[in-house]
Amino acid sequence: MTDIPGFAAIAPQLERLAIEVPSWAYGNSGTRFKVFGTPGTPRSIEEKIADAAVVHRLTGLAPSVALHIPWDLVDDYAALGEHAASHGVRLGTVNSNTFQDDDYKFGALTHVDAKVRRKAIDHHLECVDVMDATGARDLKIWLAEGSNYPGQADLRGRQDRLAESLAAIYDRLGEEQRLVLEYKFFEPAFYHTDVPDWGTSYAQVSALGERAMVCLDTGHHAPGTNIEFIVMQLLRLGRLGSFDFNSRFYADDDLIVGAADPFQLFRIMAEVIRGGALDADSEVAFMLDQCHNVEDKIPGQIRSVLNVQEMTARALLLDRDALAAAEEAGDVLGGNEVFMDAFQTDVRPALAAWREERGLPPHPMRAYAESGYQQEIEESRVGGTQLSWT
Ligand code: LRH
Ligand code: MN
Ligand code: MN
Repeated sequence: MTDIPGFAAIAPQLERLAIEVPSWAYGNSGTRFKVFGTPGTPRSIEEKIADAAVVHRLTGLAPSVALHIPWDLVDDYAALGEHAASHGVRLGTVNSNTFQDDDYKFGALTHVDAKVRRKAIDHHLECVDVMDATGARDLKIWLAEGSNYPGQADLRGRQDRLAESLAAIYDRLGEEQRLVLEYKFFEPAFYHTDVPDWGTSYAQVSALGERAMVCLDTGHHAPGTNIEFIVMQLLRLGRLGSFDFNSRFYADDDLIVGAADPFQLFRIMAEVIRGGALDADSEVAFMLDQCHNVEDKIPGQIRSVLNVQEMTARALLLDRDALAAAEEAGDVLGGNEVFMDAFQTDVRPALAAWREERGLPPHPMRAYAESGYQQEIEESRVGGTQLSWT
């Protein structure tokens, strides 16, 4: 089955691929219009972690779970970490949340009122406390800040206050901890957003210090944006901290990564590999940031990590020597053919064999369907409140 030329050679790099799953993907989620409940949805963060552990058990690809504070608020994070370990996973990135509090109507870290900024900074310091308790490396900050109308806010003043607030948060980080700043071009604000693009995130994190990085969420760009170019540039500059993977047809759709445009995912992974982000010493984190509104959540997550693995395998198969030769010779279509040959390679049988060699089920989607886990949670998780993603 592994008769794809060069497949054996890519195994060590494939082995290194780890994709963090978000706790919120296991809760009920929806659009602005309706949140459809699904039987078996977790009623606690502990149940979310148990579900995430199933994804890892069946794929070997998802060893950690990202938390969102306060959605995943508990009294004892060390105990939560032990709960995760007992399920064979660990707690990962801590995501802050300054977008669900009335005080933040006109901003949080950028607010004109120092008291509101202080409250938002303190929230982030509490997130760092959580990281201390769980051993997490990354604090991920996405800000829902901006304005809706020209003249509503002083763009420059907000940028200056953002720099000050981020510095106060950065100062609190431990030696091994990082701050990762996520950008998004619009929504919930529609005229301007305070961290709309990689350039702004890069400018802000560069001013902080070496342990401040950019997070690239694949759904946070204008349609038509060449995302792999941004990946290349951030890797080149040494500031790509992490990915939030998902896919989109229109805006920030948060659909299964690789579902809308597998070729884009391939192109991104090709730049990831070219830039060394899959090398043994890479610190780039790969995460999902998705919602499963109409599909079952656990198989939705399994499908997602498998999609990333498939496109990674195809990108690893890219014949870099042939590509370089074509590029140097100005052989436009030759280079494109080498690129497309890798993209068009069906790696699924080889990956199934690769999994079997490692004691994993060859077909994780099938294994989940046959495991009875979905029926079990649908029957046992009655009573209590099923969690929504917020
Ligand atoms: C914002 C975002 C960010 C949040 C998550 C729930 O759109 O991508 O990463 O933390 O969604
Ligand atoms: Mn995100
Ligand atoms: Mn998003």
